[in-house]
Amino acid sequence: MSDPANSTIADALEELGDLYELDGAVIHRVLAYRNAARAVRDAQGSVAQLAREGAVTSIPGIGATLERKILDLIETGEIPATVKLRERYPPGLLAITALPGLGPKRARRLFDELGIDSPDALRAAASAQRIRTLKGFGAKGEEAILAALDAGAAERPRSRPPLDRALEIGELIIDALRARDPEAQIMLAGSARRRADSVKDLDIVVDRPSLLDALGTLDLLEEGARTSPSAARGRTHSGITVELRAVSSEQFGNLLQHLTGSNAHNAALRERAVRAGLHISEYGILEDATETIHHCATEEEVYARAGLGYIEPELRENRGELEAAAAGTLPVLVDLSDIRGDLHAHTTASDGHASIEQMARAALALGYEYLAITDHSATHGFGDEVSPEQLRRQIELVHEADAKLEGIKLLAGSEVNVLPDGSPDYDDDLLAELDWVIASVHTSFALDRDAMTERMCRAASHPLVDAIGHPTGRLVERRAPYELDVDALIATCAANGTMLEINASPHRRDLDEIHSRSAAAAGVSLVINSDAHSTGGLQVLRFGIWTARRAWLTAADVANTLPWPEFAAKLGRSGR
Ligand code: DGT
Ligand code: CA
Ligand code: ZN
Repeated sequence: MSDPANSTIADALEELGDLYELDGAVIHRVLAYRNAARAVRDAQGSVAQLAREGAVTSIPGIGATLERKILDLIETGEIPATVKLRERYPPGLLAITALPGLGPKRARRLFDELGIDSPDALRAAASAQRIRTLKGFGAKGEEAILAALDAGAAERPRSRPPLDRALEIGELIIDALRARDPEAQIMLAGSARRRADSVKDLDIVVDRPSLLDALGTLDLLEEGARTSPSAARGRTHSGITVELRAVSSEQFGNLLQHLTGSNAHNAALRERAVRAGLHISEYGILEDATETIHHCATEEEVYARAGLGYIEPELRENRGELEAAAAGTLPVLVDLSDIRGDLHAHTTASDGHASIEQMARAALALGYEYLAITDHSATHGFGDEVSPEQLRRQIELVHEADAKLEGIKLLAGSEVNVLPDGSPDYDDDLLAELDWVIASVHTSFALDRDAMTERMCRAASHPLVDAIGHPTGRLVERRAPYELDVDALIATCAANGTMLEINASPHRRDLDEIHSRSAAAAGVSLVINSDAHSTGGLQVLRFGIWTARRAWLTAADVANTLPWPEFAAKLGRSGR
């Protein structure tokens, strides 16, 4: 039997975690499987090979129990615990748990009380208005279920890896190719270069055909081979397809522009160009008037030939960038170097892994002028909550650390959970003692649209709430946003001067680029935060920057590009 790919092992661990969750296992056990699945998926080498060498426990989060299960999978093709649980819970039930607003507990009740074991059975029961007979579901919940099913939420495959995983391996592959030919031009193209939330595959452009044969020889790939005189295809151990294309240096700009896309951008660009008598292709630009083909070594030349200024890859989605480039009104996009502070970070006081001082020193090392410590509040629900008494102590500790450390302002903050009625879960007296309050939803995701919108708008209009954290609750490729009228939330934030977060975690990127753009247009200040749970976690800010760039944001749209004195003035904390 050939070794299972890392993605196969990861899927198996994830399935087992889901099954344990359906079975009512303690959350720590479920999370252990999910974390292990992630570690396996992200591993750069072959995990099966590592397991056969007895070294799989070198992967963080994998101990003896998981090692045994991975070995069973490699040796027999299945994990006994999975086989047993699959008998109890039909596979269709797992698809139901993925629906927004359901989750394992509610899915179990649908199964136990109504015998619903698949998305089809769920649809039938909802259409027959049988769901509303269950306590805690109701007619609105039933409608939400039908809407989610119609939106295809149950069928959505988990096959598109998020950008962080794609870039990590993509950059390693590029480095490895560059080591083979240090003089070559090698560029990432496609959705990864556009910094999209997730990617189907990695597109790479080189100007040396010799590198096509190198692809299959890289240890980073499970397999790879030339597919034509100018192309090669491979697959990483984590299951991501790599499309490598080679072209002459004179045409490098043409092919890079073509393969960076997006399809919609390219189609619109070509249409514009045709009206000017130009035919743009991946090989060059044919000019009708002179019947000559222009080769472009750079993308700048491609756009210049089309009468346009250079368009940043993040903007190439046909969302008005061609018109703006023609008119010379493209925005100067916000850049990571514009960021002066981070306003969402956890410590060991809740579920973080570092102390206040460690986080502060890491922020200082990044050149930040300020950092807000925002541990989870009282009802967060993962057992790491900060009681009001603990928060009072934490405020003192943050202020002590602030007094001790030179060069960085520490804000004593909190990520308060928004209760179903829209109120924060600390009293106003306590909130008033904080320097910075982010309000986020971590519980009761299943409210209907009106109730959720009212909840969020109430939180956003609370005078002591500074910003709304990860406003829609979506997880990239894993969880749809909760039901929410985001435009109404944006309007409320605009009216109250409340900021909206772009949570930079590559798994969130929430607000997304579309809503971030609307928010900025409505005059809402965005704040790009890492939501770091460790010192290394501060580094994810770049993913939030990329979302902001895809949202056309300038530094002026992003509050944490302000130097500390100006940010402090904006906060207007003197009244507290
Ligand atoms: P992905 O891979 O789904 O995350 O997204 P992309 O944008 O990387 O798409 P992909 O890999 O299918 O193709 C890479 C680029 O190649 C795409 O962004 C634009 C260009 N391209 C591919 N197929 C077509 C096509 O049929 N027409 C045009 N105009 N461009 C195409
Ligand atoms: Ca692609
Ligand atoms: Zn949160």
